[in-house]
Amino acid sequence: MAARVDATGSVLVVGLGGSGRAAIDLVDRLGGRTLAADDRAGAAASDLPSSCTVVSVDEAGRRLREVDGVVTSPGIAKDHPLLRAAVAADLAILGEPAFAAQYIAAPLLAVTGTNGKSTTVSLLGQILSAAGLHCFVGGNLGRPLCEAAGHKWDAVVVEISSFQLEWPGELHPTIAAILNLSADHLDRHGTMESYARTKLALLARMTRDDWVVFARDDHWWEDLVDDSMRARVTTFGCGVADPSVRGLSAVVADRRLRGEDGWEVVLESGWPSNPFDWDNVAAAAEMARRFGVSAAAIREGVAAFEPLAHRLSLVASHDGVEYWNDSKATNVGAALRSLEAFDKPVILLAGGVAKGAQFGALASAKSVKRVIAYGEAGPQIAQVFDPDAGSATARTAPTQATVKPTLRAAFEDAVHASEVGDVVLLAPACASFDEFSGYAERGRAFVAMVEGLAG
Ligand code: UMA
Repeated sequence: MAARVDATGSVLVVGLGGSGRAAIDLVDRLGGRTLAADDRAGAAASDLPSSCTVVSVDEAGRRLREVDGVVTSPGIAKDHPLLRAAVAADLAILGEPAFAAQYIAAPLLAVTGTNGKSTTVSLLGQILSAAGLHCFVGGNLGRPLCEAAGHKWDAVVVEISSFQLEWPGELHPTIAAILNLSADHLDRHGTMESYARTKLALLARMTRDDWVVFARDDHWWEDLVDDSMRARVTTFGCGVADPSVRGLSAVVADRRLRGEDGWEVVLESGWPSNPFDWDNVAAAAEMARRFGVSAAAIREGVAAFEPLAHRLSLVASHDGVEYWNDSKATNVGAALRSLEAFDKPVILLAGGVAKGAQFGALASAKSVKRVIAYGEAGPQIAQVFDPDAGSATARTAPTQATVKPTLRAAFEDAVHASEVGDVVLLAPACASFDEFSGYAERGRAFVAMVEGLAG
């Protein structure tokens, strides 16, 4: 069956969050009608167009014969009973971005990977704007892709999560980047291989005219990508690249981006300063370069870029202690990258919802002097640093680990335990949903706590 869902027909939309609502609006704009269902009783049904009827999940299951296809939200797992029933009824199912992409004529520039997606996508949008292009920037970082559909753009830049790739349909980027891969969302995907294969679904429809951009030093994809992938491959990375390898390299000390073909641009001083942001710059610049954007526009776009909130930033110094917020470090890989940015002693605040993660790798971070673990995953994280638990660390002295119920309690403990010259770092390695609505609310709470110290 062709994986298409016709927005002028009758569509079942599963999930009434941002994605579902954007899909409902798109169907309405294109003249179709929707049946919408959500597990949350009383999921806000206001402000919906009259072409949408909200029903319970059970009722939706009974009315599947009325619909031509299904659009699902990223938060809905593949084995959700309603999706299983739709599969059994032989209905086409698309994730919200794949549904939207059916109605987007402009080239799609898509970014996926575990960490750095939002920064790369926002930066690419800034670069394309500097090149005078009218582009939409959205996807997982906030604006659902359905908002781009049916409008005229020079390019559509989209962040795509693994959840959004479970039902990829005919999604076909002109240029796609897979930034990096480390353990995340394993409670949903089960294994790393399944997580990785879900990400690679982004590449399935690409042709020989398209470009896929991989991280040069991340070799996970080499074993998984087979001959069925037709897109041309290029790479990005930091350091001086082997000129025989196609791609872009960031020579960080010179603030220089260099292509294997002699292409070069020197960036203005300022952002970025973290090694991982240099990766994001190199990835965005390589995507822009393959899209035909000039070196001057890339330089201008990077210079104009405002770093996104809640990514490794200094909030304040108080009594000789620096307080850093990296609330967006929602998995172990991101927390490790954050820790690697410090050579001062770090008091790490980590915790929240584990999402199936193993935290052992955190113990390899040399800068950590003390861990204050909190929330649902608190005991699991603390155990990693407890020598009696047999963690695989090669430390000369054990790292102190304490467990607190909440971020606030962990913060107070950190303030109490800190000494002049320390860094207190929020890099939770977890999702925040046991205590907050998301990483942004968690980050704002932390910033407020730090600002409260001055009072
Ligand atoms: N729901 C059910 N049954 C379920 C699960 C959810 O009915 O089993 C309902 C909820 O009751 C709720 C609705 O679905 O009413 C929420 O849908 P959703 O969770 O798909 O959330 P949206 O509001 O549509 O937001 C989604 C992304 N959310 C997730 O992937 C969980 C947003 O990414 C994204 O910004 C938005 O689409 C626009 O594209 C957030 C995210 O946390 C930021 N993403 C993950 C991440 O970055 O790690 C992948």
